[in-house]
Amino acid sequence: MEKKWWQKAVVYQVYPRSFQDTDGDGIGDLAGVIQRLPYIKKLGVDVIWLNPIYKSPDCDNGYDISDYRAIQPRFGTMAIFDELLTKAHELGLKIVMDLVVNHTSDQHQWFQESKKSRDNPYRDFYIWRPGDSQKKPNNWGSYFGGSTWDFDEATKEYYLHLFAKGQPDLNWENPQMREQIWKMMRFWLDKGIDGFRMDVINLISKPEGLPDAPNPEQALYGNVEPVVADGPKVNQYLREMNQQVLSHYDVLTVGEMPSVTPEDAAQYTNLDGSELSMAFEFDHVTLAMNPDPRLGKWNDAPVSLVALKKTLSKWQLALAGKGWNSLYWNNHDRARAVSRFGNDTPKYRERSAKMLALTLHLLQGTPYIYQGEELGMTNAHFTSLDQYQDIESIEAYHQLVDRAQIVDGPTMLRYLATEGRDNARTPMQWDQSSHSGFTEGQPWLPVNPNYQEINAAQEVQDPDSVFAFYQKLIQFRHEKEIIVYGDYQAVDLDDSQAFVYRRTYQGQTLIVLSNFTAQTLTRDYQLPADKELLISNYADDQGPTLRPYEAKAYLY
Ligand code: TEU
Repeated sequence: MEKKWWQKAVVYQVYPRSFQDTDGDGIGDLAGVIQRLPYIKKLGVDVIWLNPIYKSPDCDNGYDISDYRAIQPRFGTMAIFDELLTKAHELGLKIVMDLVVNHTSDQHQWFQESKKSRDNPYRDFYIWRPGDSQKKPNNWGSYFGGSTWDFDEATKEYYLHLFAKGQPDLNWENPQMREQIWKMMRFWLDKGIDGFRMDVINLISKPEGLPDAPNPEQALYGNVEPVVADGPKVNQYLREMNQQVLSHYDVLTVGEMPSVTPEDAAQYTNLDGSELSMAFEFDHVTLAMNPDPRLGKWNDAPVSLVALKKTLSKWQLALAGKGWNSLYWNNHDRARAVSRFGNDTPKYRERSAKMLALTLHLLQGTPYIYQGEELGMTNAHFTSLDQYQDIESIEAYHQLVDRAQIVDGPTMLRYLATEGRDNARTPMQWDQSSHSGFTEGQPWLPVNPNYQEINAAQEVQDPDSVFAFYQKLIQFRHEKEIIVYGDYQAVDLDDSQAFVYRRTYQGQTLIVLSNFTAQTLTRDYQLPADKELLISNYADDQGPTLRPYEAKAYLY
C-alpha cells in the first residue's frame, strides 16, 4: 500500500464563527484564526479544516453559500484568507476547506437565474418538479423539518431542498453544473489549499424518479435519508471529480456521508485513490436514538459502550487494507464528547476527556480534533430555547413540541441539551478574561460559564492538562508507525465497562485499555512482564486494575 501523507496526519477543525473574534462584532473571523495559528501549531497537528467561510446569508451558519469564490464579509476578505494560507504554510500547517456542493444558498446567482423562468439556462442547475398547492412532487421530509419541496409562485413549480428552504439542491445530472463545480474547486486548489471536506457528498445523486420515502409511522413526511444516500451515480460523479480535479493535486479529501455503510465507504475511500481519501461515517455518533422514530436523534439516553465498541470495531476491520477511516468524537454538529461519551462533572471531566482521546487516537485512521475538544470543553447545558441559534434545534422544537405535540417542552429541552448542535458551537475558551477572551463584543452564542475553570491559557502551561495529553497522542502518531499502520483487533467486545483493543505491526503489539465508567475494574489481559507503558491518564500504574476513567496503552 502506497503511504500517503494524510494517513499519519492529525486534523484540527476550526469553526471560525466561534474561534476568535478580532473586530468586536461577537463573531469569530479569519484574522482571529491567524492570531491563533501558534496555538494550533503548539498542539502539534498537521492540518486545519475550516468550516465554510464563503459568502452566505447564514441561514445555516455558512452551509448556504451564495458565492463560492468570495469570503463572508464578517469573516474577512480574500486578502486575509491569502494571508492565513501563507502563514499556515509557513508554520507547516495545511488548510482544508469545506466544500458544500449538494446545495447552494437560494441567494446564489445560479438559483436567482434558475427561478426566473422555466427556460432559463440555469433552470436545470437545480431540481424542479411540477405540482400544485395540493400535491407536492413526493413525501420527502427535510432534515430541518417540513417538506423538502418549496413552491415557487413565479414559475409554478417546486424546487427540492433536503435541508433548509434557503438551501436548494443542485442537480448533479447536469454536466454544465458539474463543470462549474470543477472550475470552482480548481480556483481554490490553485491558490494552494490542501484539500476539501465535502459536505453530505453521498447525497448528491438522487434516485431515478424521486420515489416516495419510507414512512412506516405515518408521520407528516417520509424519512428521506435512506432514499437519497449513496444514490445510483454518486461514485461516477466522484470519479469524474477525481479525474477532472483532485488527481492533479496532492490533497486530503474527506467526504461527510450520513448513513454510509462500511462496504460503500470502502469503495468511496478505496486505496487506488480513484475517489476520496476518507469518509466521515455516522454510525458511532448515532447510537443513542429515540425509541420513538419520529423523534430520531432527539434523546438523552446514555450511549451503550458495547454498541460503541462493536461499531468502531466494525469500521476498523471493514476498511483495513481497503480504504481509510477518519476518527472523530466531535464536530460542529455533535454534542461535546466529554459530555456525551465521558463524564463532564468536575470530578471526572479531565480524566474522562483524556480517556476518550486515548481511545480514539490509537485507532487506525486520521484523527480529527474539534476546537475545544483538546481542552475538554463540555456541552453548553442551555435550559431555554432562546439560548439556541441553531436552525436544526429550533425547527425541531417547534415541529415536535408546538405543532406535532409528540413531546413536551421540558423533555425536548433536555434532548436539545444532550444532542443539540449548539453544544459544540459555544465560543472557544481561551482565558479567564471577559467572554473567555473570544471577543470584546457580545458573543453571537453564549460562552459556557465554565470558562473560568476550562480554558486554553491554563492548559497550555500545565503539563498534566487535557491539552498536554492531546499533544502527546499527536506526537506518538507522528513517531510510531504501529499507530498509523498497525492491524486492529478488539478484546472482549461484550465487556460493557472497558474498551480494550490491540494493534499489531512488524512483531510489535500496542494494547489500549480504557475504563469508560466511574468504577474501579480489575481485568486480566495476560500482559507480558516486559511491557512499556506508553501513556496513561493516571500518575502511577496499577497493572490490571483500571481506576475510574483510567486509560493507558502498553507497547510490547
Ligand atoms: O451536516 C449533514 C448532516 O447530515 C447532519 O449532521 C445534520 O446537519 C444534522 O445534524 C442531522 O441531525 C452537514 C453540515 O455538517 C451541517 O452543519 C449542515 O447543516 C448540513 O450539512 C447542511 O449543509
